[in-house]
Amino acid sequence: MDKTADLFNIKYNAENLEDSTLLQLYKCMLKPRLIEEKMLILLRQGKISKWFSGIGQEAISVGVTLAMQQDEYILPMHRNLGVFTTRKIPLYRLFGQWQGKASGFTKGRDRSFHFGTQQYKIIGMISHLGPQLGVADGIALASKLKNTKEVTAVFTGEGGTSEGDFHEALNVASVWSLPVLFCVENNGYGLSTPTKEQYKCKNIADRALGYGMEAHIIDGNNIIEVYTKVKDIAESVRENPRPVLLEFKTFRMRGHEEASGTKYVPQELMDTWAKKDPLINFQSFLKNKGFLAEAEEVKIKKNIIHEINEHLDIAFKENNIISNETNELNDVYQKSIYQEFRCNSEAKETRFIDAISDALKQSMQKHNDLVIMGQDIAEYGGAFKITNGFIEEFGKDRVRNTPICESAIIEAAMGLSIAGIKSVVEMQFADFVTSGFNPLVNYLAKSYYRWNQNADVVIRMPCGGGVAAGPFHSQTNEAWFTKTPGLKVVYPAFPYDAKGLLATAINDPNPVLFFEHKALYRNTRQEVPVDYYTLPFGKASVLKEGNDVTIICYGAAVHWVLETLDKNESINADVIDLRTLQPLDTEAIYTSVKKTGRAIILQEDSLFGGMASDISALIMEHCFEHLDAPVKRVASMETPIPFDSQLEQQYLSKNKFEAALKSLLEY
Ligand SMILES: Cc1ncc(C[n+]2csc(CCOP(=O)(O)OP(=O)(O)O)c2C)c(N)n1
Repeated sequence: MDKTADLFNIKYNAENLEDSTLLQLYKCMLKPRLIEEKMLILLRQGKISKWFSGIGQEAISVGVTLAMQQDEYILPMHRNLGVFTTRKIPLYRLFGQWQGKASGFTKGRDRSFHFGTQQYKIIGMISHLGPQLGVADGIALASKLKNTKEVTAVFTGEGGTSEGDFHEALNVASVWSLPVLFCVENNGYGLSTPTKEQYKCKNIADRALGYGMEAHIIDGNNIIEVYTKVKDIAESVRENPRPVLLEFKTFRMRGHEEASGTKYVPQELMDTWAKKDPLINFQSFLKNKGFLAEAEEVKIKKNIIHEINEHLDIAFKENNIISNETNELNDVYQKSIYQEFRCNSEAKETRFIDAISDALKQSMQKHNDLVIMGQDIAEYGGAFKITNGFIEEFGKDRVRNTPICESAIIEAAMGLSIAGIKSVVEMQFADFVTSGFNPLVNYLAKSYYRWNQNADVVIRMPCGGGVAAGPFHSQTNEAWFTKTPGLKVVYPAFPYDAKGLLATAINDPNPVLFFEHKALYRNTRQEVPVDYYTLPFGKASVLKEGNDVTIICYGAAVHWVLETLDKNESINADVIDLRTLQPLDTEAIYTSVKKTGRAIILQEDSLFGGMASDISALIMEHCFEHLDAPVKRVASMETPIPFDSQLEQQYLSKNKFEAALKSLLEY
């Protein structure tokens, strides 16, 4: 029988497909359509809130999902209901998710399709659209490292391709030959912005050339074309790992969100594309060719509608979520039981920088799939030579030079974590973390709270001033992260602490920012055990004890405090080196302040919104009655960090500390 047809410019060719596959494709497309039709009614009745419609784009979600294997990851977007339904997520769970119920996937903490599920191998988006493209890189990297021969498919709209994440993700995937299908649904509009205001090239697929990547343009309204082409491409990528850019031409038939309307879309465009409806045309094709009898069609529809109603009923009947503050707070971080490793090995004098290098190397030996990534870290050994010699011992798969793509690499680290692999990312300088800020504070930090997916990632942050390196190589930017729930922040001042805390950071399943002050790298030495050991988070160290005043500090400032006290032997101070800022050892602070009645906090960062301010507030709130003087904060100037060393010395808080301390003692 002739299994081809041309309906409204949709050329169907089903010659290589089983009849049962054709029916499966149809049923899988019909289900999301019927769900949305039902939701439109419920929306009008005021029973549900708005969502992002995928009507007219079902062939892409369904075709891609069916072309993939069940255990391969898919990273869908806001219009990909068909991915979720085709992966057979029970509908009451989807409805529960949309209604913020417990049967959903986020315990009411996130909305619509913003969730992932390891059970169904679906990793949902965050609102920012782009970051998941790099996350797909990480998942694909894991599959390459484990040699599972699996493909990862990730979706974006054409609007999302204007984000930097898109370029970085494609570039990294191409340089590393990662098995990723980048699926761009080009549906004509990004919110109200037409494609001609979004990009200038003819086809988005043309961009692949610039990344040295293969690309295909696919009729996104033709389910057979989507399914067969993606199936073939996926098969070939499994055998020969590489990224492929797929541009699906389609159209957004409804407003950006229900029911925001489509006034800005010319009517003739709507009419043209209405004729190309992927579902109606495929149904006509199946009927014309005798694959779908009228009675069968009615039955299929009836069954799906029954299923939808039944599951909606379950979701509506489910009680609203009840939680409490403890519950919510307990889910910000994955529980990590601190494992203490002591070592009785000999100690030897070790520089700060070597302590970090040793911790990293010994952690690579202990966790034999731990991957480290960063610019110039392989043969070159990193900007500070911390990973010198690592590739000889661990190989280039595990010690990965990266392109200058901070966003994509932090996202890839997230992807590795999703696939069960730990990673450490080296920022060449802490300042450059801004180029990966979005995935860090929005994706890695929030994912455990949102859907219980941890980000087993350590970001190493060579930071700090005093080295005459100017405004972009000197910042100590811990305060950007200590205020973000979900991140842990470590900031050691001594080699012994640096080594033990880095080992703990790597063992911890949560995202940890590990600050390493560059000025300490080669200037601070200490006797440090040679073998592997860990130190706990959230435990400050009391370096000196005295009754006059509590001095609270961390990082290089600890050394500034000790120098000041060396010059002023008559001052009897408790010196608290915080070591970790999140978690913060408030107990150590309060105990000391209650004893001394005076507190001064020294930070290297400029004053406003820094650690010192919060610690000061905490002391006021918890120790007010014990205070004999106002709490003092000492911080650097409220300017960017100047380059010239005289200007820099003037900028740094180091020079203000002694006078501030004395004035506090005289109060
Ligand atoms: C970083 C960021 N900027 C802006 C938005 C607001 N926004 C959400 S969806 C969207 C349009 C996306 O267009 P496209 O990627 O083409 O996907 P489509 O909605 O057309 O499927 C915009 C502007 C956002 N979510 N994130």
